[in-house]
Amino acid sequence: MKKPIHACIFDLDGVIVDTAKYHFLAWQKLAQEMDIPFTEADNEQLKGVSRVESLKIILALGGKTLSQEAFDAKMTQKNEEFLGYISQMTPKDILSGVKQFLDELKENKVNIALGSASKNARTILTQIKMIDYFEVIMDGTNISEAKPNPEVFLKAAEGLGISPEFCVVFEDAEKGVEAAHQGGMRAVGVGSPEVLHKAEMIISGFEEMNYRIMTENL
Ligand code: B16
Ligand code: MG
Repeated sequence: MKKPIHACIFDLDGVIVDTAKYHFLAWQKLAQEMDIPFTEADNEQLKGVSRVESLKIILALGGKTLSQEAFDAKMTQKNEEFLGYISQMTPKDILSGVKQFLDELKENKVNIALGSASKNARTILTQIKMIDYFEVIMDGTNISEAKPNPEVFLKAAEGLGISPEFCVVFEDAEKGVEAAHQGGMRAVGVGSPEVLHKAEMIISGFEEMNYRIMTENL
């Protein structure tokens, strides 16, 4: 029998906004300075992954290592570059159909939380004027384990007071879908079926989604 849906937990980058392009530009600049080739295809590996893990992946691509001090300096440099991009963001950057869907969830008394790996999640939500949509915000500042560990989603569900079996996660990263499943939640993949085939449902964007479609398909 179908389980009811009492909460929806949204990833941020790639689901609510497309900040992946800014992460890519900032990491690419750093990689270039270190003579490490870094393509958009390489960038796929960084989606949903923490800042520390992202830099480790880039260094591994170039077969390089850094002292702890130099590593920390690169992380700071990347984040400053990224903050420069996100300071230009406005509500126009919200991905198509997202707000309408969230409004519909509220009308249907479905609780809404954020579950993101980003330490900049609150800054981004403030820039796009969506911070008040989320009853609970779990992000890179609240968690110690990166996706596919389910910590961020479990803490979000706990914050809402809702059992994982009644939660649905919206994710653009394969590791995020795995994290939802490890936490005992259903997952909707937002993006390409090649990457997100493990999700219970896949959409290319929120124009394809509404409350009825979600409840019929999950
Ligand atoms: P920050 P999400 C993730 O956001 C991004 O997908 C990932 O590319 C990034 O490295 C990570 O946030 C950390 O971001 O440097 O801002 O702390 O998809 O989990 O919303
Ligand atoms: Mg994401």
